[in-house]
Amino acid sequence: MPRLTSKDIPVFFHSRQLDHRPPYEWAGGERIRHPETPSRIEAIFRCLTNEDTLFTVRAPERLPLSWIARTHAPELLELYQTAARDLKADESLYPFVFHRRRGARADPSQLNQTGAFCLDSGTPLSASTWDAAVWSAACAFEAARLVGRGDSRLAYGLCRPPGHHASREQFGGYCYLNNAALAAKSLRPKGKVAIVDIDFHHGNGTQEIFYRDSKVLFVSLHADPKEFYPYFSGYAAESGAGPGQGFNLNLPLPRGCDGREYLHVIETKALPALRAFSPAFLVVSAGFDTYKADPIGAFRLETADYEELGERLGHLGVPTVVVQEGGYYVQHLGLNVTAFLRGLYKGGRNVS
Ligand code: Q9C
Ligand code: ZN
Repeated sequence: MPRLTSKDIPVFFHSRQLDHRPPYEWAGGERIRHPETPSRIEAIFRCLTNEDTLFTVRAPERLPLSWIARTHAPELLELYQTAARDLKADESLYPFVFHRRRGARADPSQLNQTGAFCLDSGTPLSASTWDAAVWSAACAFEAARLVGRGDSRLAYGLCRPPGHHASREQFGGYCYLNNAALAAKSLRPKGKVAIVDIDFHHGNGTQEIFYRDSKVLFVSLHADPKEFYPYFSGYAAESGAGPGQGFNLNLPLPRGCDGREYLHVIETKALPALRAFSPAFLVVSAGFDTYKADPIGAFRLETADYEELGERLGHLGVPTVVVQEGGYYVQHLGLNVTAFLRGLYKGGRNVS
């Protein structure tokens, strides 16, 4: 492993993440081509490796099951492994009977009961899903490990499938394992962790995992859930529970939100909350479906806004792990990711 210089932003990626290929999703009664494609991370990978002065890409080590089990229910992990064993190579499983678990039991060795573990009809299981999700989680975990050890002030997990919609017990929103939550969990013994979620959609899974936790602050900017996925969470009134009361901050934004408006909310709401919390580590759930051309988002951010956003977060001067979430305009995805990471790097340099 090459020694890190101050110029390196370590990036973690594994080619097995490409094997998960959801063919379509159900949206408005229609079968549409699935936006969460392997080409997304191929595009980011290409862009990062062309910028040879800033990034060093390497493969993570495989993440032990025991680490994943600190964040996810054993039944959910068993279901993924059942799918890996029982589905044919070209098969995708979309549940069509869902139920609210509320203590009800479901059998994770029966794929017919997948609906008990799943939130929506856009997130199929295939035989390759489990492996791809584990490698994706490993990318976040290794990035967190470097930052946690103090070996780097900034690291990026080129995660895919994404993670922030996956809760302890359920998958959905194209997400299977909550990569950001795994990263935060691994850092938490070393100090308080703030998670900032800038994906277009509310990170319901991450919120749920840390909802009662006062050592992990969750701050999320996202589209108003009245109108957009995940519909049932992301409202401003959700502020944490029990000991975690006051450590969850939802900042829903209106359709059409542009960079000015977005950065204003960052400046006036998100950053003050982050500074007041004074975390030892920052985890960014970095989605780029806020981009003006995104096919499923409805905001209007531009590439330069991501650099600005990165710089402002970088000014916090907190060691930072960036985890890739959404972003579906593949043509400019790599550009936007690079702009954001460059901003974080520049912003962080001007602090210490
Ligand atoms: N046809 C992430 O960005 N369905 N997930 C939207 C649009 C779910 C997005 C329907 C969107 C989930 C990680
Ligand atoms: Zn999203």
